[in-house]
Amino acid sequence: MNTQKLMGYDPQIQEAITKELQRQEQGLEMIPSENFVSLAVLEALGSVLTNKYSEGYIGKRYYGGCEYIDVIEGLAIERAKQLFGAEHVNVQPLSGAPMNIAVYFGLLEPGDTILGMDLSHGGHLTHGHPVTYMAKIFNFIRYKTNAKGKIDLDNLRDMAIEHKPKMILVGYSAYSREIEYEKIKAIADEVGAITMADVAHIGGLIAGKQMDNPVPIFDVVTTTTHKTLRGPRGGMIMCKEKFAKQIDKAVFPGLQGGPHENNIAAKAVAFKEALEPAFEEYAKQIKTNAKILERKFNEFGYTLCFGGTDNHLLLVDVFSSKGVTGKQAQNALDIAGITLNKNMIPDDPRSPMDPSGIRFGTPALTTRGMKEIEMEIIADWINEAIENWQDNTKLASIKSNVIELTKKFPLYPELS
Ligand code: DSN
Repeated sequence: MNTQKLMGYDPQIQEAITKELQRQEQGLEMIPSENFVSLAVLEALGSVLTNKYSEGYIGKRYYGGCEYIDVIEGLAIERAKQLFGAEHVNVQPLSGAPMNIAVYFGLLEPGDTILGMDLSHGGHLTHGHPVTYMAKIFNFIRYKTNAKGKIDLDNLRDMAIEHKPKMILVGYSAYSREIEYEKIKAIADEVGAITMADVAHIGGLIAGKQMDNPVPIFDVVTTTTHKTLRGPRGGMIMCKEKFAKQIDKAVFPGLQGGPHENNIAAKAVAFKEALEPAFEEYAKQIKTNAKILERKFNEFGYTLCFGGTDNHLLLVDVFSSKGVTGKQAQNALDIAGITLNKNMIPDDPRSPMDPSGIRFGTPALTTRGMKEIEMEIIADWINEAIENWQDNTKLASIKSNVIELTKKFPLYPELS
């Protein structure tokens, strides 16, 4: 086996990693689904656990030599249970898409109806968007938000009565409001539907006790572990005990093979971090920071989708507000050193590749230690970049200010 370290053996890869580290350090990361993990999480990810096969579950593995793997997976599960108050947890899903697919296959039959949120209203691709294979297998019916930007519960109930779904699915990737789990559960109970919440975006805010927790209320709750939860790239499924066997069988052997135990160890480390009191402070600051951005963008005269934010993100209609498309805004901000993403707005008249909106959030900047004062400054820069999206000199000048600011909030000094 090669005995050289990465730098000596593969300078091309090492150089790209170094440049990516520099990009992360010198930029303002505002894609709301991204975050920065701790060195301890990175260490677990890069550990020898990547060498091991361990199909199956604790005490029931197909291969030998899984005694330490069992310890690790057990810790991840126990910590996740403690964080969310879950009855049963499966930490093996490789990421968000397979996690949701496993739930559909575990609890439903092909052809069954699922009531899920429209993508342009804040839903997610894996919630039945027509481009996905899941949409060929299950019958997804889409609900929307109302004119005030809230989930229209009366309409949701009418749709549930009309379509008799086997599952009602909530949890969103661009929706910025709290979700009324109790009321949605009551609607599901009326029509005999299973309730599923995909809290991938807000998992960390729930763990940090800053948003309502659907785990005690809903049948199944999924979350990725790399967003607000600030762990490694991966997924997990939490469910009531009565669904445990079906969920576990759907993940393995139904959908996946050997679990990625290095990721599972890193999940366990991240959950330990999220159980610390400091994580609650972190989650609180994420929301405080988002509220500053909300105020500033209102002052600048932008249309905020859903009327504002209760969580970590904002969806802003830049096209109707400033005549700049989402793609133009994203590109200009990239030049200015601020990373966010173009995004559809509810019933967007434009195309997904050049939509009307941008979506941005505060989890990663908050991890860096940025607070209210920095949010005020950054909001000014975003607005300036959008209003001057064709002015490369202006964008370059914002970028040098961005670099100066980031120097005050070092990210991984140990790795530089
Ligand atoms: N790609 C993630 C997001 O940005 O919301 C979800 O899959």
